[in-house]
Amino acid sequence: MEKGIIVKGIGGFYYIKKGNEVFECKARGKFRSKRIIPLVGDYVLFSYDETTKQGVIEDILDRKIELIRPPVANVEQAIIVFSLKNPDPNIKLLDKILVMSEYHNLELKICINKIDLDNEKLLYEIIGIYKNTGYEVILCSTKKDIGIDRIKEVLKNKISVFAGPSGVGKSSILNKVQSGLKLKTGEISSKIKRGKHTTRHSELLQLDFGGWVVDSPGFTSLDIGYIDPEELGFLFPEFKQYMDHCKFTNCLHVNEPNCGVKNALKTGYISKERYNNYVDFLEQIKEINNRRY
Ligand SMILES: Nc1nc2c(ncn2[C@@H]2O[C@H](COP(=O)(O)OP(=O)(O)OP(=O)(O)O)[C@@H](O)[C@H]2O)c(=O)[nH]1
Ligand SMILES: [Mg+2]
Ligand SMILES: [Zn+2]
Repeated sequence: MEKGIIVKGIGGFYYIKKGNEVFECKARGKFRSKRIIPLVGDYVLFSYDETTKQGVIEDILDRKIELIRPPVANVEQAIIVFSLKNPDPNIKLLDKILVMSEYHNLELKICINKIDLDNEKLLYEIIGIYKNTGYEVILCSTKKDIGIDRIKEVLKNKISVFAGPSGVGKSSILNKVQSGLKLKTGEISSKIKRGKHTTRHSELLQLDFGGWVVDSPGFTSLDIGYIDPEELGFLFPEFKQYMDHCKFTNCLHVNEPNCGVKNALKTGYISKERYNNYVDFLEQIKEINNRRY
């Protein structure tokens, strides 16, 4: 048996890279009966018949991480991409993706693309919101070649995923990061200024300068109902030091008195936008939990 990594999956076929070769394989029926879906990023054992050119995934090796959206396994880092304009950034979705990634202990970078499109006031607002989070905000423009070198540095020798809405320029950035990729990129709809879901399947790409990166289809909704309400605050890194000052150890930082997080909100160390999103996510999580039990 051979060992390889799944780089793409389309219509029941999986493309497995071993060295410089890619093998087309199907998955054994046992995975379906166990409800295991092979994911891009999975390390697998497979057999391949050279005469019939047919391959079969025999086993999936232990997954370190499994993301539902985008559906990938074993990534170490997420680069969360939004654009300054066309489409406008959705800070709530950005925070939700950050929370999901924190839950999975991923290293995180925020990338604001299309900074050639003038929206300076908003840009400073976004930088302000994330100032105390510890997250690096990488400013990019594929049109003006800004930020690409920094993206290359953060991708080097890691397994990363590009995540974000459709049309923000994920595939465009990756085409700049490595020449020869020729990823398809799409126009923005002229009326509603949204992407047209050009990338249809997640694909794991090997980088010449070291490392792997997954280009994934854009998305606009994300379920975080699996997170425990009491855990949510810990997924906002700038909340953590203030949570020690909460009177109650199980404080949810909404209605409780003597709350360290709410005090830090008053002094402006925690941003209003981040806090409001926290409260909103907490409501969503509680609602989902209520429905479940
Ligand atoms: N003005 C400007 N336009 C950009 C920039 N980067 C990408 N675009 C344009 O944005 C559009 C969408 O780019 P894509 O790379 O297809 O976006 P995507 O995030 O991969 O979208 P999906 O695959 O649909 O998720 C294209 O028309 C690009 O030319 C940029 O820095 N500035
Ligand atoms: Mg794309
Ligand atoms: Zn509190």
